Amino acid sequence: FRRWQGVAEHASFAPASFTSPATGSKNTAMARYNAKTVERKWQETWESRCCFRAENQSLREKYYVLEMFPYPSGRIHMGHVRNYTLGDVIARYKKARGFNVLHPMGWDAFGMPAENAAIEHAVHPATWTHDNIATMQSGLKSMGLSYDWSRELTTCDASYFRHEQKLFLDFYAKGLAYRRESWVNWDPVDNTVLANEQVIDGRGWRSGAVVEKRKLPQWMLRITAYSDDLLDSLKRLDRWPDRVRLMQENWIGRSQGLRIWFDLADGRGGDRDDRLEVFTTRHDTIFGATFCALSPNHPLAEELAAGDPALAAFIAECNSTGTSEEAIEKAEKKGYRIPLVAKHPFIEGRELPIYVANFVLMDYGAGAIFGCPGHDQRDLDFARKYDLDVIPVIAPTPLGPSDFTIDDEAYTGDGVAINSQFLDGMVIDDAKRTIAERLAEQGAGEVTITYRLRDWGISRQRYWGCPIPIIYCDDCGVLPVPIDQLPVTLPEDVVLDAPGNPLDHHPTWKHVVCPQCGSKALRETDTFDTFMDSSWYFMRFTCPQADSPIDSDAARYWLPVDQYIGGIEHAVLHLLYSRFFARALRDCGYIDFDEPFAGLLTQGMVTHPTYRDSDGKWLFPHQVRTGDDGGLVHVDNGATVTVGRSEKMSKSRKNVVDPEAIIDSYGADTARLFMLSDSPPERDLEWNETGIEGAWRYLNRLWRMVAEPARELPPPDAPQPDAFSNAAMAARRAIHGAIVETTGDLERFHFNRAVARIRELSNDLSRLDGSGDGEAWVLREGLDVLVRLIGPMTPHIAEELWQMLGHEALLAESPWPEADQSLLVVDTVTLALQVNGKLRGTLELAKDSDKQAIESAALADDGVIRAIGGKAIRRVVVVPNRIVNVVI
Ligand code: ANZ
Ligand code: ZN
Repeated sequence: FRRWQGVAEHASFAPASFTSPATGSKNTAMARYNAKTVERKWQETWESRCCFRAENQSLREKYYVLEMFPYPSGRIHMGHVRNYTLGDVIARYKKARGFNVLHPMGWDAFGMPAENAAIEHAVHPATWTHDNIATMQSGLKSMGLSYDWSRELTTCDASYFRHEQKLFLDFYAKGLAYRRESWVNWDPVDNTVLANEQVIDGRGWRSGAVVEKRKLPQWMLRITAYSDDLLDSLKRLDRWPDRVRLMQENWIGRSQGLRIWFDLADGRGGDRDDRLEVFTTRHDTIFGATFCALSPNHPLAEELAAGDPALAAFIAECNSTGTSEEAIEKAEKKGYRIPLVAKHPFIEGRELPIYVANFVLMDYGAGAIFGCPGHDQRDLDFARKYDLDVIPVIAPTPLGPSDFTIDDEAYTGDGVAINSQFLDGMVIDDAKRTIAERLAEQGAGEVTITYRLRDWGISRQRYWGCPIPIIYCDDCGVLPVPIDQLPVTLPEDVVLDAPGNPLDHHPTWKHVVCPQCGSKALRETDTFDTFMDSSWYFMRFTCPQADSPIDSDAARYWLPVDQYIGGIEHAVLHLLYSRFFARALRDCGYIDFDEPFAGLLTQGMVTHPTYRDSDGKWLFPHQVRTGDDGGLVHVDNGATVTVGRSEKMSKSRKNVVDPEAIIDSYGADTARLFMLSDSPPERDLEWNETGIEGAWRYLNRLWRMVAEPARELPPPDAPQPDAFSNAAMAARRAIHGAIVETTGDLERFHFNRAVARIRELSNDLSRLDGSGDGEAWVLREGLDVLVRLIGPMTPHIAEELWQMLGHEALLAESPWPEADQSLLVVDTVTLALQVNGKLRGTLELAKDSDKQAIESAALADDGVIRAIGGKAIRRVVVVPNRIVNVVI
């Protein structure tokens, strides 16, 4: 086997320049590694043999691995390649481990980009979407991913969304879906509602018009019914990244606080009978309260505005900024003083001015606050602007009251109460408890829990989404579309480039007959938020053909998803909505679990440096080359190119590499191997040409390692020889050690380490020269193992080499190798053996052996026995891993 020994990895075999040794004689017959033909061959074989079909009825243990399904925007990009490679390694590995694996793929196919493309290129959203799906599907197929394509689903197909409409009606019947007036971003030029993401710097993203707030009836899902459960259950998700759990926790935002009712007065000595309710989480600061503030949409503000045009104008101005928290946070703090005051609950005679203020939200807490400028930055900014008192009431512990003042920065840290009468000296928690008790006694306060989480508004005034199956009749009211009339489908003829809601404008679509009284009625013309589609697709994969939305038996067998993989950008909404759906569907009787994803892996981004020409225009990587002086220049004119940071690949910065071009020149296995080898999955991965070439060279080397000796090896089932040379034994230990370590790395998703381990094994095997006892047999064993270990990562070349090694079964259907425990190298240590402190021998033992084992081994040592000479042993002192001292 000397021939291929030491074929150096650094020897450069660029894809085109590699030439194989002449074929002809039996012993040297070796075809060149041709990724294209090899990959096509095995993709066709796996497909024709339905290798990756998941069985709904099986006695094997199930394993459901899922990558977040893509939006069909055009072509696959490197982010997809990374995501799906990770999932595929897990799927193939688990299949080899004997699991019945479900690994499906589908398309998140509704959404705005299809409508925009339709307007721009005069193509129907459905055509655009289906064309993209076809392109992307062939892109995915060229990667050799082990999907069960028979379960493919597309959310814009009526065969999918009819079930979603049914689920919505179930939610409606359960009170989990409801309709209510709520504030929305309104684009006054396009006459349409905008999502928060469509409001850019307070303006409509398309029209550029200043966005207003409007109240419109919207369909909502009652996610807040599960706030506590969604929060508390995060603790159970021990295979989710802490970061994601924390983001969800913050999003749900449970806070313990106090409702306080302030008595009101007219500021001129007269009282008002109603009280003002505020919500606070810092009641310890009550003595620092110097004003109160109401939301512009607070009923009291609206009441006063009726008789105060200036206030009405102020409220209208507040309503003209967007509704997102961010928009409100960014806006300058403004207020309007109303002619009422709030009486401080503990300070006789202190009256707090009341403002209507733009930073108070109506749908949080009570829609009103007390302001404490000393300890809240917004309140401080507001107080400085309107010249209100600033009273510090919490001081960092070491400072006395007189030393502590507030300038431009509110003090939000820990400390003790000052300037606060009976609270003085208390730590914050004690002060809070005391205030809560006192106010409760006075009937002026109540401890409550509030959440940041809001109910989920699902109405969108868009065409390319799932129609909301509701009918409005003047006489009968709001009616669900009867089940036998589902699906409600979209009309094909539609005008998308007119302002407003396309379904509403359609001449006939919305006109229907009332299912109850038979008179003229109207359809709901809004469609679902596309997050609805992705909140349950993973359940539908378990029973894509079922007549009902979810087949309970299939769901019980397959769900929850064992391992979900996707980008961190979905850490909050998609995952939270899916967790909500699971609970809602459980309560509707479809399923009997509540956490849909047992394990979550959030993969890092694929990054690439950015390039600009001298005019500051972005350049694609292929427009750039290394110039004569080593710097980067433009390929066309040699002009200097500026290199920027490595950032997430994005079309707008042109720092993209097209996966299909890479697969075309190197093959999918090379792309997959590189995606896995460079960094752990959670980290960002910088795309670089050197890395991809390294992966290519390694696969070529692997090819030669197997192809050259293949015909001379003992057959796959040759019996184990009686004797092994030292080199053969060393190789066997390396082989079985590699099985154990690679398996452990795959279990923990340490794919980069697994790759490194496998490459090490190839080096170990290339040291075998084949001449000694049993070496040919061991080489066969080693190559078999090597090919099996790399199989999940580079499945095509592995399948080809497996066949070349003479195996009948497909590698894709062969079990994972098992390590022979007796061959595993154990770490040993040498212990000094003493009798009465004098060295009498040494002892080789497994590291960290327990004291009992060490003691008995020591007492059995010849040298020790001799030194004891039959005398009575008084004590045996054992220092693990180091010394044994026998005292006689
Ligand atoms: C007095 C106070 C003093 C506050 C202080 C903070 C610091 P979390 O903890 O996130 O729940 N708040 C209450 N309702 C509001 C609304 N509708 N719009 C805007 N702000 C509102 O936030 C609770 C705190 O946010 C409350 O505690 C209240 O201000 C404010 F030194 O009350 B605090
Ligand atoms: Zn009717």
